[in-house]
Amino acid sequence: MKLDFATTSMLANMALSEAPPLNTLTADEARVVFSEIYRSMPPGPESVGSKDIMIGVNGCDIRARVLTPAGEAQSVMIYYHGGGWVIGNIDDYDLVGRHLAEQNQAIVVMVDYRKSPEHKFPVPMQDCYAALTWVDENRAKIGADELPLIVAGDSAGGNLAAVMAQKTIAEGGPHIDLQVLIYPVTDGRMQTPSFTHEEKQLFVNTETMAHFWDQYADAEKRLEPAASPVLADDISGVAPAIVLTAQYDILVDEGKAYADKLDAVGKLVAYKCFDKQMHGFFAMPDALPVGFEAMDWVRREIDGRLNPVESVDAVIVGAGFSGMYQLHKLRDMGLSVQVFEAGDDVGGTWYWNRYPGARVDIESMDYSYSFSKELQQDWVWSEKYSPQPELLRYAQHVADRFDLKRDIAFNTRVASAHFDDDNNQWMVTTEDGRRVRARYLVMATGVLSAAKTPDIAGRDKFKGETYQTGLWPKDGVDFTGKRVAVIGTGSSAIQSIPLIAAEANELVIYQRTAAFTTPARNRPLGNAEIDSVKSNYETYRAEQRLTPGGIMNPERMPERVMDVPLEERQRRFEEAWDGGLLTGLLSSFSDIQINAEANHEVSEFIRERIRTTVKDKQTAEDLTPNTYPYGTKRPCIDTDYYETYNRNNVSLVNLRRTPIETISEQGIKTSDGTREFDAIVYATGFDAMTGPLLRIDIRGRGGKRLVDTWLDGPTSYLGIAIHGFPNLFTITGPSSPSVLSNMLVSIEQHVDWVSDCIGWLNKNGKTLIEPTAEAEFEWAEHTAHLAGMTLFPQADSWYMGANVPGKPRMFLAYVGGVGAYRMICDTVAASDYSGFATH
Ligand code: N01
Repeated sequence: MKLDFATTSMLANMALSEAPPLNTLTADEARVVFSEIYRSMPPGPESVGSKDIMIGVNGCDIRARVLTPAGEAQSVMIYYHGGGWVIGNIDDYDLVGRHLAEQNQAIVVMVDYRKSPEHKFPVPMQDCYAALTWVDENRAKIGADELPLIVAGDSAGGNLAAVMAQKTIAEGGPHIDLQVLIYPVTDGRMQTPSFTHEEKQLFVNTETMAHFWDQYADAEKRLEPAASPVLADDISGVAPAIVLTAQYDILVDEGKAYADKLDAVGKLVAYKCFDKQMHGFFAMPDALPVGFEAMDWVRREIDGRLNPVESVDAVIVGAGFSGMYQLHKLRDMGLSVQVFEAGDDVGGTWYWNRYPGARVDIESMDYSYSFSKELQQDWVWSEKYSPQPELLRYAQHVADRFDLKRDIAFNTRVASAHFDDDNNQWMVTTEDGRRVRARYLVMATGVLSAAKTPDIAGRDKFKGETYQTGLWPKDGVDFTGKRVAVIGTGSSAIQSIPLIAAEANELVIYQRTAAFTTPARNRPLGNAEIDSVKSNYETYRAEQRLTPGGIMNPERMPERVMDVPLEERQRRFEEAWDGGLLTGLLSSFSDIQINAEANHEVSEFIRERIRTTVKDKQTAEDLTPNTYPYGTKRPCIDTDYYETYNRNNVSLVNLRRTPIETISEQGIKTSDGTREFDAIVYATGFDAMTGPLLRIDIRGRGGKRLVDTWLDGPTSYLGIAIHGFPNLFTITGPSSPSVLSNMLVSIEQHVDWVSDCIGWLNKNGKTLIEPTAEAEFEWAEHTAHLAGMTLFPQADSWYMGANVPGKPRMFLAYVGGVGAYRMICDTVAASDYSGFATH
């Protein structure tokens, strides 16, 4: 016999205490011993409210306790405690009731039915029925109007609960929604095989059980269904049931027999036999921690029954470019798919980031889907860098073209995703209570979608308007004639500042770290250049996928900076400056991101441009970045950013010299005084890469939380999958090229890989895939090693998690380039998913 450790220790303690067997004691003595066991355990949760009431039964009053959970109750549960109909009471069981109330958000009514032998069958059973009727008739009094009604109990209480479910049908009594039977006594004959197993004679043995039956019911009455519910002829009308048994319990077979009987009439919701457990474990959760596990199982099953669960093959979280393509792919493979999207439309990044000037900084002909030849031929981009409204229209067009919206639930934010070890499925719950089971869970939540609220004192006091670039109002904002502050100078600020400056009466920019930005040189796209790409789009895309950044322009030059003469350096830098490409300067030589001296040259080039563009010397100095190498924070490209500081209505506050102290009702107070504003714009960035995943309560195998798993930083294999989280895929997740690349190329590569992987699992009759801890470790070493060869770790960037206080500092993306990365992923797939365990 292999009992779990806690149970063995408890039995050893009981043996040492030399307490006599319960059946050798008088009822009163046994009650004292039982109460002492419970009194030695910690009380249940204090947040649960408690009120004792009296219920009249045939001229006699019985006590009941109403336990009310904090927050809104979801059900009312009448609970009949165990103790062989002889011992136990609602004071002993108070802690059990409290845990049940808290865990299930249930109003729990504990019933102190009269005990045997003083009150023999049918009195205890009649008390229980009177309590059931009273609760149903007095729902308003206990705040249980309209709530589903559950009857529950353990051991002899399980017997009573099962009998209640039958009796109420026979007598046309209260409607019961669910019965929860914990190792119930169901058969007065005591002849099931488990009664003959020596190893099951623990805690409650054959002698004890015979003793309890003798106390409870005379021999001729025991076999009535109202005492032995398994002997009822017809139970087809009873409420659906959840039945739990314990492996080392003489009652295990009669519990199972009743579950089978319920199953035969289609009433069994769930049955579980808890391995290595003995009778009584459920009601002693503090002494036997598996009791909590059992309560949690019961909670999930109740939840599943009361809030119906939908079932699909795959759930996708997010309907941005990743989620949309993933939906299209999986649906094409014949899978049923449910997408959840927090916004009211598709588009992801391009749905939320509607701030003035928002536009892509990768060339549009590159930053678009390649999976459909017809789509890429039909769609016409109007500008070199498409503005946000056009990108959103594109997303909407794709959604319509591929009929995606029918499987997307909009305005629906996912609250949690828990892996159910019993069924090997994910249970996804939305904030509005929808629950969906799925074999596969694809997190297409984006990498820059958890907008960061800056922790600035007094932030909520400001009486004017406040905006966040990453959560911009749909109807836009009119800054005309207003005094506006922008906090932050990253890409979003750099794009929006020139447009806000053109509208506002006065604009003050609060800068903590100066950014490097170069001109975007945006322009309308000519037909000829569009046609030239489109006439060769397939080859263009194929080549694009093998480049380091997933973009065709510019080509990375092989020379090192210091190996070429000064004039050549200057010429290349100027050419790149004029070219208006995000990585123009970075690609002008091979060593800018790995060699500090080389980087210094290009950084100086940009600094000089700032000094010559910005007229006010102090402003130019303040705008000049000099605390990190160029490219180690994400580069920005702009339209008239530095020029904007030459406007009379624009000024810069350097927070390194004069930090923000507080935000007041009227404006912003720095160490050199207060400025008043009508509006404050927070362009303060995102909790990048990990934020979108960690804000969802994701729990993997054994209930392990992703937040705990990633306490020291994200771990994954290939940035796609996480050890301990089977069948969960992260599109462009941490430690994949992701933000260092053209996102559309990385998104398509991940979606294709994930879809192929699911196809392979299906084809090979497998249902589970999960990376091994070793593969994950090796991938972490590889990615960290590569990042360590670059200058990236030198900056306090969001790439490093440095922009979120307390976030572990590590480089969050794969620097080896999308081409090399794709080959690694393809090799893994071709070798039957090496590094993954599959079942
Ligand atoms: O955010 P950011 P973003 N007090 O983190 C400052 C992509 N994107 O939304 O650097 C004062 O870059 C912060 O200062 P510091 C792109 O990948 C793409 O602009 O932390 N200041 C910084 O100046 C980009 O990199 C596009 O010292 C505070 C700014 O706020 C990423 O999204 C367009 C502060 C945040 O800059 C993020 O860009 C837009 C505080 N408490 C975005 N907290 C294109 O495609 C933060 N800051 C063109």
